[in-house]
Amino acid sequence: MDDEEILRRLREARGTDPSYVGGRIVSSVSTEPLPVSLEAYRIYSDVNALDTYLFPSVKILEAEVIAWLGSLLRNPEAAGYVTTGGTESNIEALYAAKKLFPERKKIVAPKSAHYSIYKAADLMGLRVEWTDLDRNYRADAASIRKAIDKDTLAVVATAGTSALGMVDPLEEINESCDEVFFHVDAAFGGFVLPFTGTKRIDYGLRNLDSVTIDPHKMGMTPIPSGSVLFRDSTYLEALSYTPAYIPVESSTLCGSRSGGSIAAVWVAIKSLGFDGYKRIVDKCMENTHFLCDELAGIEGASLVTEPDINIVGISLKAPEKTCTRLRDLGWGVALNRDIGCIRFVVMPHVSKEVISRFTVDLAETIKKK
Ligand code: 0PR
Repeated sequence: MDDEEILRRLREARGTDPSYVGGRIVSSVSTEPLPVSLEAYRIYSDVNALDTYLFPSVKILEAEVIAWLGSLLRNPEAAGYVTTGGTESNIEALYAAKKLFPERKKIVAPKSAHYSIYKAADLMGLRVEWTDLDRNYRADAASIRKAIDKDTLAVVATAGTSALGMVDPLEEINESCDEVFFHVDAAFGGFVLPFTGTKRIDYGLRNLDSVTIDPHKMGMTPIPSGSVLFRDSTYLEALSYTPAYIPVESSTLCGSRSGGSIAAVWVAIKSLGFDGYKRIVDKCMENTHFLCDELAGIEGASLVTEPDINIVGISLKAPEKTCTRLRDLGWGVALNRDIGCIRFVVMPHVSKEVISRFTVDLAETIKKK
């Protein structure tokens, strides 16, 4: 088979799945990457970011990315790196926590935390005490306070939960974390909240040790590209390892790392800057409010709770049936079995026109019973 034929087959395979461009994917936290960011990935795709001895330029790009993200979270001292995504960032953060408190065995996290927290704990022989949520599905700070004891090494809170986009009460939780490691998973909300200015997520929280913030969600970069940011460089130093056979110091969870991911994030940040991201986030929030207004007019559908950011939980009387029918109509929706709702993520590719078409189909689907 010649390359042209191989690529034709590949395009054909891709064509059988939906694309963001059509706008029908409404339950995913991913979106179409910026074209210039994708080009950056291609230019650096042969660069192994592990080997900064061989490829020193990628180290400079990564340092600039981390400095920009640090300034976004008001911490010029922040130290971290570009990861493969939220899962790696959460594991790395809790790995650092374990280094700080090697004798402690418990992580405290609200039930809404991403399941990568469980993975991290399980990998390291730790256990998670899952704490309650309030009636708006945010972490209950009192329940976290109660769960913290001498065996607790870390508390995890989320800024933009996976299911509903809720922002946990970070300031209140921060008050309970004087003696433990405090990690905030802002994989999704990290590229939203600094631009809305509605809820604080920054290193002014005195106990905050680390933050997960993923460019490959609202940061408009190709997958994979996440990041983890520590308060300062001491955390990474504690994880550092230098192999005998190459003169590079590595504190990262993965060995070989994609130079493409780093270049892609660097270019997205340079291309959009704070103002560019703010324009994108403002539009997503405007569309989120539009969706909520439209839903108010549909009998049989309602908001699970008032959204904190551009993720909306839509409660339905017959969630399973409605979800299946919407999927038959070509909508990329997914059912949340715990809550009996669908998650609608108002990503940049989800325009008002898409929302209008969706709400028309939703209303008709519900009417059919
Ligand atoms: N933390 C939070 C709060 C998340 O929402 C996610 C991912 C992670 C960590 C883990 O990030 P990585 O997937 O980058 O490791 N949440 C998405 C979700 O559960 C993952 C996803 C993405 C699912 C696109 C579906 C999809 O189409 O929704």
